[in-house]
Amino acid sequence: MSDFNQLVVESAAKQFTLEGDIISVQPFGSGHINDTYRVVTTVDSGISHLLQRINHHVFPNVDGLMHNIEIVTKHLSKKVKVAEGKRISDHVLTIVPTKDGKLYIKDSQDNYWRMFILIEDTKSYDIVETEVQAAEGGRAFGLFQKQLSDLDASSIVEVLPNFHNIEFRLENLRKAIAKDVCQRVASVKDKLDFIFSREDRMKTILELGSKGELPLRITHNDTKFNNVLLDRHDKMQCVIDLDTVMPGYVAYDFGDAIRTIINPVAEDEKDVSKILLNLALYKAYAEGYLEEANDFLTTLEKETLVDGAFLLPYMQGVRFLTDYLEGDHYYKTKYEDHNLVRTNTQLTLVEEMEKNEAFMRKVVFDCI
Ligand code: GN1
Ligand code: MG
Repeated sequence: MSDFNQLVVESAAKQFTLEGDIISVQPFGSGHINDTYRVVTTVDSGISHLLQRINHHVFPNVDGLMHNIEIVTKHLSKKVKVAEGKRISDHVLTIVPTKDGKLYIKDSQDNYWRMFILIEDTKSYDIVETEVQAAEGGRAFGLFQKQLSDLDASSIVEVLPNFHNIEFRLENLRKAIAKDVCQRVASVKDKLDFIFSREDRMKTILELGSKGELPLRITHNDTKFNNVLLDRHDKMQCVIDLDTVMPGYVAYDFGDAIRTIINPVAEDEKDVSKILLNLALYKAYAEGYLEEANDFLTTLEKETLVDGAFLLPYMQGVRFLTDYLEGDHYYKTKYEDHNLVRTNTQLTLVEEMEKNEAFMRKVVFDCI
């Protein structure tokens, strides 16, 4: 939020345990929900800090959210450097406490703030460029799930219930259609036809889960590729954005990552003719992911990974379109049709993947 009052942001930053005086606080990153700032201080110790204003309309249980992150990061910290002879990342997202030892603050205007260490010399990619990057992303998220596979799930609060429940998301879309508060429904009829004609096949994972055939695990639930930090040699450093770490099915994380990796253009590209799937990156990610995940996943979990790859762009399309119909109150938007443009890219991805389903399944099959 670049128009946010600078003084309010700086006074929030001052309440965390920072060394030295603050030199600058500048907007940072491309998240759609929280507002992120990079904080630079006079002490040049090779690290800087990220201050975030938590969107508490999206995350009403800020306390539960921050405790989840604390539990997860503590658990991950115990797991670093596990595999002998094999290079893995030794970075875990690190919370910077407030001066009175808390995980976050609430200011006088009801803004919630938290701070993390920013790992220097790392980069996140909105668009993946090389197979090396894709494979590293796959390893990072595979390792992340593996390292959390022995965390007691009951210690984690489900901060956003039904987050990846497609029936819930479709129900919300139906409610938005019925209300049609912005009179936009008539103009998106083709999108709605596309969505509702695929409804049944998108419920596969949910149905297998409800029958108890797929285990619920602790998953990341926002595995956009830009939530992995890579170093200058494109080696994975850290998985970030742990807000949505909750119980889920592994295929959801696989699918959300593929949604951003296979797409050669931005999530809000207006020209959908540019969406020509990058299947080499898909393959590299799947191989990297399964290198880490093959040994702890069940056969059925592996078989449903590709269902997740279809489901997540579909569900993201449903969510963007619902927000468009409801008047754009959830995702940050920069222009009037932004959410509709985003819907288009997601549904086009689904359509393009449908043409390549056999290949996508074969890649996973060959790895398992
Ligand atoms: C949101 O804020 P950000 O960019 O990390 C959203 C994700 C979506 C994503 C789409 C809590 O993530 O679920 O996949 O936008 N986060 C929440 O880009 O809704
Ligand atoms: Mg997020």
